[in-house]
Amino acid sequence: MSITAISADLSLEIRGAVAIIRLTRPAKRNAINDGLVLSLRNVFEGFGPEVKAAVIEGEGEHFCAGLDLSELSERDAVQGMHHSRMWHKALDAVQFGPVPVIAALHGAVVGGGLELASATHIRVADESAFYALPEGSRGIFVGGGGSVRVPRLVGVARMTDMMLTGRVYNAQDGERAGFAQYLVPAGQALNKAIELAEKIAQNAPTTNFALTHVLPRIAEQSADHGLMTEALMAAIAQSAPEAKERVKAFLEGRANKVQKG
Ligand code: 1HE
Repeated sequence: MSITAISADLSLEIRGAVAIIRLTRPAKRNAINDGLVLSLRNVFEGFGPEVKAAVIEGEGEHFCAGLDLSELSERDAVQGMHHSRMWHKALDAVQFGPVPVIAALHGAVVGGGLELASATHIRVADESAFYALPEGSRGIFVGGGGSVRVPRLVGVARMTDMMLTGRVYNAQDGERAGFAQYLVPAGQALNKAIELAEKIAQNAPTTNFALTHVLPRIAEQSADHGLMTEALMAAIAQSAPEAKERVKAFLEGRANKVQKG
């Protein structure tokens, strides 16, 4: 186990097959400045082959307070567009990187922090988590992919309400709305996220690729194209030697059965 400081505000810990990426700027509630955006992109593009799944979390009382508002002031429209595109590249590196990513959420998951969480594949929240898009009240708009990803989690109507009215979802309501897939007692989000990541790391790589890269594309396609993409992906997955071995193991009674939940 080793923890590497990627920058002053981001660290990387490798635990077996799981990479733990930690926002380490608690004094500023892990607000994301330009340097942190670039570090996030670099770390998600730079995993070695030993990493099979990743977890992202925030140090201190909050997951992430979103964009570092102190850097917002002097940009003109063109610089603003490039700034937003820089976030898009970084969060695309999270969503479409080499491995599934799980967000361990607690405290504030707001603004760009919610955009970051939305770019991950599974969100685990503890009871202290709360979700908001304060961009509305700050006179700005989302710029880190939130208009694309947040409605896919909770719907356009909820996002519109959050931004128009400043509505804040607590952990329970947030889980029901779809911000998180798991709700755990306070302080347990990281442990649960690592437990899930260790399980995911044991999947066939083709399956993990299909779920992180192909499924979201199918969701964008027409039914006709989606079914064709599904057929192609299914054929590739089942023809892999690892799939054949896993199916054989089940048929020979060597693999787990599905257990009632
Ligand atoms: C910050 C930021 C920040 C805290 N940028 N400095 N995001 C927001 O509008 C959320 C703004 N933050 C908050 O509402 C609160 O800070 C929290 C609810 C997250 C946490 O509250 P609390 O009481 O624990 O902390 P605090 O006392 O408000 O903040 C501690 C310090 O962090 C303080 O600085 P200090 O020098 O006075 O100690 C805060 O100023 C600083 N801080 N949040 C800069 N966001 C790609 S586009 C995305 C667009 C957005 O994300 S807009 C939404 C921005």
